[in-house]
Amino acid sequence: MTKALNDSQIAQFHEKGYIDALPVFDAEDLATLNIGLAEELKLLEAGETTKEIREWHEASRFLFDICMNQKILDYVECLLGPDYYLWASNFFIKEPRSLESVTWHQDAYYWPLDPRASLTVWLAFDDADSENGSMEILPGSHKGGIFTHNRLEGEGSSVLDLECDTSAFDLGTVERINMKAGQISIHSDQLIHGSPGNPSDRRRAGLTARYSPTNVKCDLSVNPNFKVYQARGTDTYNYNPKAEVPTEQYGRLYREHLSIEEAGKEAEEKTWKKN
Ligand SMILES: O=C(O)CCC(=O)C(=O)O
Repeated sequence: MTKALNDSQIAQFHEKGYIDALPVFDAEDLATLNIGLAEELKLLEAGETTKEIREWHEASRFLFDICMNQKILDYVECLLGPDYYLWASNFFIKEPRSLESVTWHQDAYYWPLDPRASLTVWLAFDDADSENGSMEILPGSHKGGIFTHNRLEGEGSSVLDLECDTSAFDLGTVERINMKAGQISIHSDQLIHGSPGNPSDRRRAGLTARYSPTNVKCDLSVNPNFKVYQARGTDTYNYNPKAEVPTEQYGRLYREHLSIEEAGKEAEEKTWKKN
C-alpha cells in the first residue's frame, strides 16, 4: 500500500517540525463543513467566544467525524506509527479585522502528557495567508526541548497569556504556513509557533485536532477531563480513560478546560522537563 506521506515529507516533519498543504477536503466537502461550523456556533451562549469550542468532538458527531477522517488519519499514521489516539480539538477563528494574535508557544508546554510525542493537525476552513494571519513557525525549534514561557504583562491582544522565549532563535528563519481551505498542516508538539492578527476583511478559521501514540500518558491530576478515542491500531498500554462516540450531530460540551497553565500547575511544569 502506498503511504499517505512520501519520504521527503516525513523527513521535513522530523527536520523542521511541520508539514503543510496536505489535501483532505474538496470544495463540496467545505460547503458541508461550513454548514456544520455554523451549527456549532449557534450552540455558543451569550458571553462565550469561539475559544469555548474545545473538545466538542466528544459531543458533536460532526466534529468527531472530521477528527477521525481517514485521509487525516492516514497522514498522521505516517508520523505517529500504527497505534495512536485522538484526544483534543479546538477552533482558532480570526474574524475579519480582529487583531488578536497567538503568541509564540510550544503546545507541549501546556500539556500534561508524557512522553512528549504528540502532534497537531490544523485544518483550514478558509484560505490562510500573510493577509489574514496564517500560522508562523520556527523551523527546527521542536528539537531544542521546552523553552521558558513568560507571562504577558497587561491587557494583551493574544489568545494566550504566555509567550515563549525565542531569543535562542534567528527570527529571520521564521516560515509561514500558507494554506488553501480544505488542506491540513501538521506540527510537532514542541515546535515553536504562533500567528499574528487578521487585519484583512477575510475570515481565517482553522480547526485543530491533537493525536498521541498510545504510550503517551496524561497526568489526570492536572486534567481529570482527559479522554481518548483510539484512532488507529490498538492500545496495549491502557493509560488513559476512553471516551464515548457522540450521538448528536451537532453538540457541545459544558466543562472546564485544563492545561498545565489553566490548572495553575506552572511550578510543577518543571517535572515534565526532560532536557
Ligand atoms: O491557529 C493559530 O493561529 C494557532 C494554532 C495553534 O497555536 C495550534 O494549533 O497549536
